[in-house]
Amino acid sequence: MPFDESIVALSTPTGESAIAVIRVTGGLCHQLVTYIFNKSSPQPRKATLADYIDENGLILDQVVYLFYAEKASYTGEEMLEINCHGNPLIIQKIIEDLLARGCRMAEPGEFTKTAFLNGRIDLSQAEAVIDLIQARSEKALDVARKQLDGAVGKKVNQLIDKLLEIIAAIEAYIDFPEEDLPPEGDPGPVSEMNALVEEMNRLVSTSHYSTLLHEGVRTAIVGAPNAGKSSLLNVLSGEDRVIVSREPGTTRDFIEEPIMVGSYIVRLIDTAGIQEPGSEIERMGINKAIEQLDRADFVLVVLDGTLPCPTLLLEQKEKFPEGRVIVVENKIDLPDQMDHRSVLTDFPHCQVSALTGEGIEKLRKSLAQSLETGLDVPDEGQIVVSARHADALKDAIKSVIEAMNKLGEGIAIELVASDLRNSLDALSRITGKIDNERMLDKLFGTFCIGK
Ligand SMILES: Nc1nc2c(ncn2[C@@H]2O[C@H](COP(=O)(O)OP(=O)(O)OP(=O)(O)O)[C@@H](O)[C@H]2O)c(=O)[nH]1
Ligand SMILES: [Mg+2]
Repeated sequence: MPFDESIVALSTPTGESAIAVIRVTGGLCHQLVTYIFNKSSPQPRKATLADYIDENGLILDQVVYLFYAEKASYTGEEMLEINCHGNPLIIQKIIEDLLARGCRMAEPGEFTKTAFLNGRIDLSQAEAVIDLIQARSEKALDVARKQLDGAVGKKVNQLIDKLLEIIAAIEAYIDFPEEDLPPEGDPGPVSEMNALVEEMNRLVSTSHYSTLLHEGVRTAIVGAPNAGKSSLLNVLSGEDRVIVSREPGTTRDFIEEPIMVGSYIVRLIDTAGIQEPGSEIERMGINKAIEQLDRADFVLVVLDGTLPCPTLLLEQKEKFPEGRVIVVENKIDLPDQMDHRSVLTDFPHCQVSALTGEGIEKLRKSLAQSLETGLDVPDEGQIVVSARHADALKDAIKSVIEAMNKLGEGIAIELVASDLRNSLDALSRITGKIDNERMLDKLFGTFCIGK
């Protein structure tokens, strides 16, 4: 942002509210405080009650404002936060006045982008700001908080440091081949490269968990037609979300509904009944249900407690994700129950009535517990990376592996170094930058004095 350019935005939701917060950042802030609040040297970070006086000398509202000095604010530039009354008319008038005084409206995310461009936060932290705002479950909040704290950035910087050491070793071979050439049979820093690849792979594997947190746990409800799958979705979501009827084959397509279970978002997916198909349209529904099974993170298999389980459903067993299945024996309110204990014995069973609600709380608890144990929850303290970070890491891994292959095949060492540099570029995509000075320090720090 040019020095004297300042941006303004309403930071609280639009509409009526008790208080609204209007934020400005950029070189005009100090000047704005002087003109609007008649205060020429505002004390930074001090909440001050004052009248907002517009360009025409009119009082627009009584507000509380906070001034932040350059380099000591979220964006790294001067900032002004105005807490006014949450009347849309007041908000509009204040923003119009700020625009008239030379500010422009901020683009979405521009405050955070400014913070990133000014080096206040790295790219992974900027992403965490969005995640923190959008997190809909406790677990997602935890991960976003840690990322905002810079944990991902720190980890990536460690990886970058290790990679730089490897590059330094390789480049030493290029620059001083006679002295530093590895002894016959020495493959160079291959073991370091292997360790690095392993570490990066471990990080990549956590991205699956991040997707589960952000997008929710895809939970397919499968079972025989009429077993009560749609009724179960309705009772779990607490809404009449899908059509339930006595006629088998009511659900043809799949329907999704998100619910909270423990600290996870669970996306319940209702599907068509699975049994030997009688018609073409039924077959299409069943295929879609089986497709959902393939993509599911978790499966609820619904059985009608009064009827045997269809063979076609039992045949899907190998598609069930290990440790992430619950067999729901439904309709326990009816007489003539069948003994389903010998069916799908590898998985926990719950007895419920989707009609009366009996056993539903217990099912909810079992589900919460299975999510905790079955979802490969990373250890306490372990960093979780996003899908974007995982993509960058995968590229970095690919380049290191290519470098190792070239080393193994005795291909020119310059090309090995070039692969490693590609890997470095891929890693720097995560934090959004690579500090050249740090790289030079690292590279030359490994040289002997005088060389
Ligand atoms: N008595 C009793 N009836 C139930 C229970 N759960 C569902 N039903 C009834 O069973 C019938 C089928 O329920 P649905 O929820 O539509 O079953 P579904 O598995 O979605 O059926 P399809 O979509 O046709 O595959 C309806 O008449 C429901 O009211 C239950 O726990 N007890
Ligand atoms: Mg249904």
